[in-house]
Amino acid sequence: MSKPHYGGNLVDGAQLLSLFGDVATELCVRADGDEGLFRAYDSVEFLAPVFSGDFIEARGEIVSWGRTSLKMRFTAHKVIAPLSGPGHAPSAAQLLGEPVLCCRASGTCVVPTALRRSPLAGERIGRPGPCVITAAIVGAETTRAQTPHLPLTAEELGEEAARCVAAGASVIHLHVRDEAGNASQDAERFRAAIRAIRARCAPIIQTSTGGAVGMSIDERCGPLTLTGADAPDMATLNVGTINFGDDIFVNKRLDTQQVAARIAKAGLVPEVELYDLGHLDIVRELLDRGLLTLPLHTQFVLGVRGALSASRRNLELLVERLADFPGSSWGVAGVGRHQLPMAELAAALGGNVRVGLEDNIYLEKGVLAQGSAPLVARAVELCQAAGRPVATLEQARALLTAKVPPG
Ligand code: KMH
Ligand code: ZN
Repeated sequence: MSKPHYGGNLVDGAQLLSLFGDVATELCVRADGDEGLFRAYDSVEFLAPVFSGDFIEARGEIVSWGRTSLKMRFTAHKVIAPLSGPGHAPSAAQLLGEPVLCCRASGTCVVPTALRRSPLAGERIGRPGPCVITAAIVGAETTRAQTPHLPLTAEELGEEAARCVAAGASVIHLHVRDEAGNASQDAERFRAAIRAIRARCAPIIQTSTGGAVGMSIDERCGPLTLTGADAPDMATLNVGTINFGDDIFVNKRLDTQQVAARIAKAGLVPEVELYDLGHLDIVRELLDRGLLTLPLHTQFVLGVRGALSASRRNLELLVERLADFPGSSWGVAGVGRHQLPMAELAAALGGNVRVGLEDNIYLEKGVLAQGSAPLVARAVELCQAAGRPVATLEQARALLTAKVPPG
């Protein structure tokens, strides 16, 4: 800040808005390849004084995508302040350990349809496409004691899948249980569940090869043995060992290579489950060995106790690193109370969303979700608020399971 305007070296607040104007312009260019026009602020709060000599860092993000408008949110933090007073040279300055929030605002920019240009060859501009919602309807760990709304039998899984599809899900992430309600990877139980689902609706069925902690790799690969009309469409591929609450979810490198090969042999599309940043390095090795091919479909599972936590910074870092894998899609499965906040973030940032009782049993604090379908309905609302269309079954199939030509 270089222009004091008031007594005491105080800077005019409009200078912060001028920074927001630049941030908004960059966001418009990134979104639409056009500088856009700032139409209105709907809130501006000045929260701390700014003086000449302060360094301000302005940040912004798109929070929803309209047809011609973009809603944005901004913050301005003071990150460096001059050190003045006796004993200090005029050039002395101090990095503030904790940046000071000086201003926050939100507003709307417009990119008129008539001015919108087409992408140049190879250029990627524009709004994120439809959001694929995955419903993880049962999992291996959630119990009936925790929630009476957990589906267990094939028929219950079929009914629940149909409710989730009606609510907007296009992928069912599937585990099965035995007659005692314990996790199972038995192919016949998967066959029964897949038939019960396909008798009612037509989602992409993604069977787990993660199973439950402690299962052998052969056991976990049970659903990969199904063929023909009973075969699933996708299967998960867990690429790294992590702490999993008080347990350890073991995915040795060589075992992961073997599971990737079995998924490919079964002709299924893998969804790569990433619980930590280093898992992307394991993915690189799988690509180099020809056990995976681009584009990848990835799921960032964030908030498992003992693995990467569910935060915006972590998600943004993962998304940035995923750019090393061109064309790849990503989604977020936030665990526990992080599920809906992560879904909201994924919708705004252009990712896909996973919700359901496998990862979270609450619709809001203290209120049990009456199955996974209400969580899917909530995810649909979050997409709508972010201006993201929800993928239809056909769109999801085209995005996730269509064969992409090499190159
Ligand atoms: N039940 C977890 C230990 C997957 O489905 O691929 C593993 C899991 C991952 O649920
Ligand atoms: Zn799972």
